[in-house]
Amino acid sequence: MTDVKKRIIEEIKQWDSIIILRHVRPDPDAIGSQAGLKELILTFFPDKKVYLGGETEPSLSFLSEMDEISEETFEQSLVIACDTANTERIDDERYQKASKLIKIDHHPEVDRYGDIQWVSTDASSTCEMITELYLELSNDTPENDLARLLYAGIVADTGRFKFSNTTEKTFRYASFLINASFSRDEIHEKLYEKKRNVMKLEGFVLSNVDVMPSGAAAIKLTKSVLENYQVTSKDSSAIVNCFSTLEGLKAWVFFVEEEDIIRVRLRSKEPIINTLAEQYNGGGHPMASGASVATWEEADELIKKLNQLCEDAS
Ligand SMILES: [Mn+2]
Repeated sequence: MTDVKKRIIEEIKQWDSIIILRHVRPDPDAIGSQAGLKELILTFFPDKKVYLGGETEPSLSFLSEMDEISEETFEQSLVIACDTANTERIDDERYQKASKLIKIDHHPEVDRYGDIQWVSTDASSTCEMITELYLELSNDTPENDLARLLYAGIVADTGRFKFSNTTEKTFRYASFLINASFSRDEIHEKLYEKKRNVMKLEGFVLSNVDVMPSGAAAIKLTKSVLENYQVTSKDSSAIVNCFSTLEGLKAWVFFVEEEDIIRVRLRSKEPIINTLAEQYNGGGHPMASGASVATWEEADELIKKLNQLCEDAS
């Protein structure tokens, strides 16, 4: 809505100091929209102080580095949370100290939080929304780093323009962004670069994935498998789509055993799976969600339900 974008811009104008946050365990869209919004603000309001909060994610530091932010700064700043559906997932809970909070997100709404909320589930990515915010202010080609950050988030969240969230608008904005002269090759290379150990684990996954006649598939990465391949749970997220091109596949689940929970990554090409994720402490997009279970018995129960969803989808 035009209105909410104008309100966000008006709010930004009123603050000297702005902190931008995003969700924990950030992905390229989270960092891209967060750091992209900072560059956007500095493009139009160069005198403002803009800070990026949350833990540094080493694998994404090629996009942007985070800042150290004091308690006082939180008390005196406008806080904007990007790409985060619920307050629990905001990286840096000191957002609560701020007197004003804005939410900008494309996930289905989990929490209605923030004094201003701009939630657009039609947008492929939060980076697409930040591009739209930019276009509200100017039609000029954005500065290189801004364009690079937004483009990276769009590419990542659309699976290189392949997922069904990719719209005419997504392509239009991407083509607008590539007028800037950043290196697309470099972004693609860094986004999809795999470590040797992760690639070996991919071989294990391809050989061991359990595929059911319904088109459901499941793979369990136990602690001992991860230790064998020297891969962390977070690293393993890079291969969640590695067998997505399998003939007849409808939906699949990755279980990754962590210290005290088993992380669940659900993906689908047919049945809606975020409702299933919601039954297991999770949620997300209709075709890509996350959840967690406590035991392998619970994991098997989830597989049964996924199998049923795939049977019903045929
Ligand atoms: Mn996103």
